Amino acid sequence: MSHDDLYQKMADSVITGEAESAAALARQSLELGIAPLASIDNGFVKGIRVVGDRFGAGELFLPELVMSAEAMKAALAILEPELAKSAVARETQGSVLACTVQGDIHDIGKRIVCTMLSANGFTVVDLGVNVKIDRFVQEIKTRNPDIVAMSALLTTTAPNQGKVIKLLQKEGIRDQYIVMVGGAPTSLQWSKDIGADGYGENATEAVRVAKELMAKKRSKPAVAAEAAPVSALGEADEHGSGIARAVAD
Ligand code: B12
Repeated sequence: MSHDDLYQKMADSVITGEAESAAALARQSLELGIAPLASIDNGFVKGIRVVGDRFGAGELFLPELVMSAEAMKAALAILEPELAKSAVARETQGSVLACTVQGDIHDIGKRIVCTMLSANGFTVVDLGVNVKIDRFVQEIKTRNPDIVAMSALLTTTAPNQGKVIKLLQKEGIRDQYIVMVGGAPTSLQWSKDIGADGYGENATEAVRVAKELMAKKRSKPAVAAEAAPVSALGEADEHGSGIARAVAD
C-alpha cells in the first residue's frame, strides 16, 4: 500500500468513526517508519475536517461527531508518545502554559500543539479545557511562563482569548508574557485584532512562531531577566509525553 493510500484509509477511519481501525492504521504507519506528524496532518486531520464540514452542513449529527473524535483520539493515543520521543532539542527553549479557553471543550489540536512544543524543547504545562478566564490569569501569575498559549474552536469562545489578554492588561502584566493563539476560527488577523503576539495555523507553525518570539524575548535582556521558570514542570502525563497536564475546573 502506498503512503497516500494509507493516509486515505486514516482519513476514512475518522470519517466513519472507527476507533480500532484508526489505532491499527496509526500502528501500521509507525511500523512503516512514517513520521507521526505526517500521519496526523495527511491522514487523520483530513478526516476530522471532512467530518466538521459535514456536521456544519447538517449532513452529520452530534453522535457521529463524537465517534469521529473518539477515532481521532485513538490514533493520537498511539502517535502522541512517538511525537514526544522525536524530541530534537535538549536545551530548554522556554516555558509554555496552555489551555482551551472558557466554554470550549475541544482539545485535540491543542494537545498536538503541546506535544510538538514539548518535542521541540519547550517545557509545557497544559491546564486542559474550559479554563475560566480568571483562573487562567491566576495560573499565569503563579506559574509565570514565557509563553501563554490559548486554543479556541468555537466562534463563540474565541473572544475569550481576547478577554484573557484584556485582563492581563488590566493587571498591568501583559508585557511580561508572549501570548499565542490558535484554533479553527482564529487567524493571523484575529491574533492582531485581539492584541496577541503570535498565531499558528498548525502545530509546525506554532513551534516556528514560538521559537521566533522566544528569540525576540531573549534579545531584550530586561524582560528576559524577569521571567522565572514555570512551577510543577516535568511531571509525566498519562501519555508519558513529559507535558504536565492539570484538570480544568
Ligand atoms: C472533533 C470536534 C468535536 C469534538 C471535540 C473532541 C475533543 N476532545 O476535542 C466534540 C464532539 C466533543 C465536539 C463538540 C462540539 N462541537 Co465540535 N468539532 C470538532 C471538529 C470536527 C474537529 C476539531 C478538531 O479536533 N480538529 C483537528 C485538530 C488537529 O485541528 P484544530 O483543532 O484546528 O487544531 C490545529 C490548529 O487549529 C492549531 N491550533 C489549535 N489550537 C492552537 C493553539 C495555539 C496556541 C496555536 C498556536 C495553534 C493551535 O494547531 C492544531 C494542530 O494542527 C470541528 C471541525 C473543525 N473544522 O474544526 C468541530 C467544530 C469546531 N465543532 C463545532 C460545534 C458547533 C460543536 C458543539 C457546539 C456541538 C454541539 N451541538 O454540542 C460542541 C461544542 C462543545 C463545547 N462547549 O466546546 C463547530 C463550531 C462552529 C462554530 N462556528 O463555532 C465545528 C467547526 C463544526 C462545524 N463545522 O459546525 N466537537
